[in-house]
Amino acid sequence: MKSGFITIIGRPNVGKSTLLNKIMGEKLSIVSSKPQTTRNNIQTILTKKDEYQLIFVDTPGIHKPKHKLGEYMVKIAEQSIKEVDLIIFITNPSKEVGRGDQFILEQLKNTDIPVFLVVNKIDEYKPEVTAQTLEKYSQIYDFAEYIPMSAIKGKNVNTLLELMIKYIPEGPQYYPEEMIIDQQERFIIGEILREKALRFLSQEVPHGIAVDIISMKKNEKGIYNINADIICEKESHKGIIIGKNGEMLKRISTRARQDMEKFLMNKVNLQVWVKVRKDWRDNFNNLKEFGYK
Ligand SMILES: Nc1nc2c(ncn2[C@@H]2O[C@H](COP(=O)(O)OP(=O)(O)OP(=O)(O)O)[C@@H](O)[C@H]2O)c(=O)[nH]1
Ligand SMILES: [Mg+2]
Repeated sequence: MKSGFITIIGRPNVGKSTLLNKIMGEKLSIVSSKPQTTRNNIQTILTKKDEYQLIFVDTPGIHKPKHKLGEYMVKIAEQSIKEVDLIIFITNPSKEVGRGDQFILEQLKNTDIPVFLVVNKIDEYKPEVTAQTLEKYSQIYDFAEYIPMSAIKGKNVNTLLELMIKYIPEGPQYYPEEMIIDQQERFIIGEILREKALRFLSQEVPHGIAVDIISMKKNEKGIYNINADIICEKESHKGIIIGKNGEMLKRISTRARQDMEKFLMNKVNLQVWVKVRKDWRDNFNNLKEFGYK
């Protein structure tokens, strides 16, 4: 049997979580069109009995942090490259290697773990741009493999999977076969709500949002009663999240409830409150409280 840990790293918004979900054939990590969506390292497990077990780490996008939350995100993403068997570095087609990518590649130079280059979102660019990207990146780093990809369309995802299996070592089955994610139910419930908030709210508000699951109880009829807070940074943001006649909050909670019901395979009663915690992203205690520890 082969088994190994594989981290997926790159700048924000390049499609790391999308690729992970595609590999897993299931939506386990939240995706949005806004950068800095993923905030924690999320571990998912793909097992083929007696053949392989791949443990993937989806990481927050590496960026220049502007607050303590950002520092935390970048730190855990960088940590993820230290104890794995394989690193998948993702970027998007571009004519030059940007400074963000140069910074990440600089750090990878200190490791002897094989690194794959995945150029994702090729569906959005002319083939020449993708070719040029592969060329440019190969000049500054000695990648083990080069894979152009469209994670959304599933293009080259299987090729990547085959290559990953090739590179990981012989090893034990670390997790039970049926386990696909190592996160708590509560964390996933919170992420579902955060994703809906990210989806429906416009630009500046979503970045300052956290979700706190206050309570989650299943009653004798099998219905889950869930109480959650959406935390934001300003009174004006609170108004936007609630919306006119509470319509925005209703929209967010209805969609979140539907996804929670699918995930929990039971009916859900969801109560959401919006609270203001000024500058929580820079407050150490708040960060811990909201699960960024
Ligand atoms: N056109 C196109 N869009 C893609 C592709 N892969 C991902 N996207 C889109 O890119 C956006 C960001 O995707 P994510 O998977 O959230 O990106 P991420 O790298 O995990 O982002 P962070 O968690 O913020 O670091 C989403 O709107 C995706 O739908 C692709 O292959 N083609
Ligand atoms: Mg992500």
